[in-house]
Amino acid sequence: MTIDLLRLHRLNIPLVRPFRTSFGTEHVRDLVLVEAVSSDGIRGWGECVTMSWPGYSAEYTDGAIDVMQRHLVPTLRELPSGADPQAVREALEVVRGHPMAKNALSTALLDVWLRAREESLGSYLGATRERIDCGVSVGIPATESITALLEEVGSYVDAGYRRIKLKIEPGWDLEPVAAVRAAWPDIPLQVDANQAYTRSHADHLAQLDPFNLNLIEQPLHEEDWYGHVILSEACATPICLDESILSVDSADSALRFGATTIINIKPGRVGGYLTAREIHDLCLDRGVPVWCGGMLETGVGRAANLALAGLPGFTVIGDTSASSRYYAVDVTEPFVLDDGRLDVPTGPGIGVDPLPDVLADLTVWSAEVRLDEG
Ligand code: NPQ
Ligand code: MG
Repeated sequence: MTIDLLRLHRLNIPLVRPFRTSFGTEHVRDLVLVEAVSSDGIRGWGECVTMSWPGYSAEYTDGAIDVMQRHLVPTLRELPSGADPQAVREALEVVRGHPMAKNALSTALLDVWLRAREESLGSYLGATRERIDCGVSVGIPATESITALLEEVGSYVDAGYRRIKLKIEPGWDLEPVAAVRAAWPDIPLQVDANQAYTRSHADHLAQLDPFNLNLIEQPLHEEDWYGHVILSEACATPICLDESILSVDSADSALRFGATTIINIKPGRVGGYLTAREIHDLCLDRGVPVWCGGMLETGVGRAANLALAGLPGFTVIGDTSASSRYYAVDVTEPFVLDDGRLDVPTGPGIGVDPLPDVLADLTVWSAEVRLDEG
């Protein structure tokens, strides 16, 4: 079996509500789905989780499309036919950075490879759980109103979510956290700053300690390793890195230096599911809890993330939310919460396919690239 063809589908999907974080407000999800087609007609899918502009990380959708077409696809053309997932991963390593673009391509190829073997991604990765407890990430309300926040959190609690994560930034932290904690004294609660603070905020962030939070996610700039050590010493609440973790080595370093005690694993941010699994394995070995982050994935990325979240080290509830958290209409059959949980897909590969009509409706651009010729 060879993979003959890749199709890039760029989709624009309106969000059910604007998502405001410390880096900006998103109204529309602008992403790319990669479709890989094999010589025997098997089709696999990967999702590129870039945003349209480089606000969360340096990657962005136009740049990801460019690096895929100009550099990553030519690299894949050098691979022998039927190359295994590890060979694909190594081939892509000749290009520096661009983990989200690499993840999209390598997952599409992995999906074809697994479908040809009739094995599910969950089984391949070593998932030990069939159902995943789900958390939800709550943006900063446009109105900056505590009432609006409590209303939104209340709707998620009513929907069954088992953990709440609040986005915070300077000026929107102690008060909203206190209000949510007062309204739901027992719900697992955590915060995510997306790098909005500085080292000088250490004493301020320590004032979150009384609210019994699971963790404070990425308070400082992604390269401020030592700053996160300082914060870990200043705060009783565990510090958890997201944007700073880009590889197995950065995960290992951050743990050894004491910059983090919990890790948010996002396959897009680390370049694929094989690296995500390796970071999981390293953490499991050391008794470090991990959880699966989210990038407003469609059903394609969501399905694969659920498989990953089924691994034994994912002991902290993640951001694997239902489709309806972000989208009125998902690209796949919607993932619907059942008692605050989602099922790990059991079909071959990622276990889901885009619905052709929905895909066509949401597509704003597409391109075909052949893999079997230069
Ligand atoms: C995080 N995700 O953990 C990210 C950040 C994030 C679920 O909180 C468009 C595309 C908007 C990706 C907003 C969650 C986004 C995005 C925030 C990712 O840091
Ligand atoms: Mg985060």
